[in-house]
Amino acid sequence: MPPLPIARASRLPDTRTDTVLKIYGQARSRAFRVLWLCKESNIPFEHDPVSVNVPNAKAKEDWYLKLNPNARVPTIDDDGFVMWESAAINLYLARKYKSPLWPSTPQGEGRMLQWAFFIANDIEQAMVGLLQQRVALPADKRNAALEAEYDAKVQDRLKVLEDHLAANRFFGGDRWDMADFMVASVVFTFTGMKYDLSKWPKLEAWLKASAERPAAQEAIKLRG
Ligand SMILES: N[C@@H](CCC(=O)N[C@@H](CS)C(=O)NCC(=O)O)C(=O)O
Repeated sequence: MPPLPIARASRLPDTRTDTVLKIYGQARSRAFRVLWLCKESNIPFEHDPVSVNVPNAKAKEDWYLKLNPNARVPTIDDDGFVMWESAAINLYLARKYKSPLWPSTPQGEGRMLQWAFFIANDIEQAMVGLLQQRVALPADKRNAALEAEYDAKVQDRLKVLEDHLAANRFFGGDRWDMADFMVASVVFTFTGMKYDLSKWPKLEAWLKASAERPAAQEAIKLRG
């Protein structure tokens, strides 16, 4: 397959349809990652902030279970094409709508996938476990041993990110691209939980700069 062309989304209305993309999921959830990608890529969307983890969560209603049998968010409906899993959704949308973040070479795409899989397989689970133990669970449900275990795992993996950024400005190529987005959209959770990143100064600075991007700021506003 030839390398995918890279172009600004605003110049490429050819893949658009009259039906606006629908994003389901409250903005203070993994749906944030999809909202951020759409802002980075100029993709118009309608947002239905389907709730989770509350009594009578909308994600448990029959109409939503038909879209996503996991009763989780996010889910998208792109002109009748329904899919779930935030990382898969973002890779799909970025490619389909020719996001300016999409890498311009097969190697760039490979690097993007490397970081996307690393983040999903090696960081996300420990990060979310830590979030549960430190922030989300009521105090009497927390487990100090489990928290320490997740924290050790997180610290081990953050070193990989720090070492990479000590030798390279970005996770992608010579600019903040889709590889950077796939990392930032997940590790942004550390900012939300006020995790102290000062032991990883390159990562801390890179994440701060990522969250200061205008598109990120617009998406952050949607979190209310
Ligand atoms: N791997 C999935 C995880 C989705 C997920 O667990 N979403 C959370 C919100 S951030 C959720 O819907 N939780 C409700 C539940 O598990 O009941 C993804 O990345 O989309």
